Parts: sequence; C-alpha cells; structure tokens
Amino acid sequence: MNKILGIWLFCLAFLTAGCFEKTDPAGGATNEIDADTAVAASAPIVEIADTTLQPVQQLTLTAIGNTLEEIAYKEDTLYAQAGALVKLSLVNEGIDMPMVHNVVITKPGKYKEVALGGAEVGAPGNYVPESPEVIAASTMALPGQTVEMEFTAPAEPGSYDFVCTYPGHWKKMNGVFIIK
Ligand SMILES: [Cu+2]
Repeated sequence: MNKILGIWLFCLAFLTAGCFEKTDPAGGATNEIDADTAVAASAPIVEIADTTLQPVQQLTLTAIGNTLEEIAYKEDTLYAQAGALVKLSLVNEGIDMPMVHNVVITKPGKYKEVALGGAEVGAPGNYVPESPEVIAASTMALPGQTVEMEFTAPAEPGSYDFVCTYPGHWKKMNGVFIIK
C-alpha cells in the first residue's frame, strides 16, 4: 500500500514538474517577444557612427609653464581635416599646482565666452559650460599628466578656437584650430 502511494506521489510530482516546464518556456517566449519588440522599436533612434572610412588624425597639444605668467600651450595652431576623427593628447608639462589644464574646442571667436562660462560652472562642471559653442572638451590634466580625447572635427572648414577653461588661464592659453 505504501509502495503504491509512493509511486503515485512520484508520478504526481513528475506531472507537476512537467506542467511547470510547459509554463516556463511559454512565459520565456512572451518575454523574448517583448524584448525583440523593444529592440526593434528603439533601433531607428540609435545612430551608430560608422567610423570605418573616417580619416583619423592624431594631434598633440602641450601645456607648459609653472606660474600664471608662464603658462601657455606650446602649439598656438592645430590643424585637422573637416570631419576627421581627431585623437588629441593634452600633455601637461607643468609641475606645481595650480598648473591644471584642459583643452576645449570652440566655435570661431567663442573661446573667451566659453572660458568665462567654464569658470562659472567651476569644478562640479569640470570647468566646461553647457553651451552650443563647445565642440569638444578634454578632462582636466593635473601637473605631469597626459589626457586623451576623441571627437569628430567640424564638417565646415574654418578657423575655430581652442582654450583652457581653468579659471584665469584663457588669456594665456588659447589658440586657433584650423579645419581644412
Ligand atoms: Cu590651463
């Protein structure tokens, strides 16, 4: 009697497990459909930049000086091809604080405005204002540090600007970014 009950319980357990097995794939399938729908719906919105044919340009900008009178960018002009993927290294050769520098690429003639805006947002905003005049901005390079940045050069040829937006540096640290 016990044996038969045991077998019945075993069968019942098996059937119940079977039921759950049947339920799970169905639920999974529903989830998969939802996931596919979500991906399909968002696909046209996400633009993945195709950089395979984009020319790549490596540039180096060096910040020098150890006093507010000395500070400068070693290069006063940078060149890039319109639309190129620019890989810019900012080398900070300064030794003492506050020889902290960045480089911000701005629209033509806008370096002062952007630098003053950067000083206003201060450290919490990484000294870079939220502005349509900003094309690209590096992070801050501490004395002795090198920081890297990547951005797409403007499509419009012209004479753009670059500037250090750390407070008080813009007068000494600015230059021209020529897009050919
Ligand atoms: Cu600076």
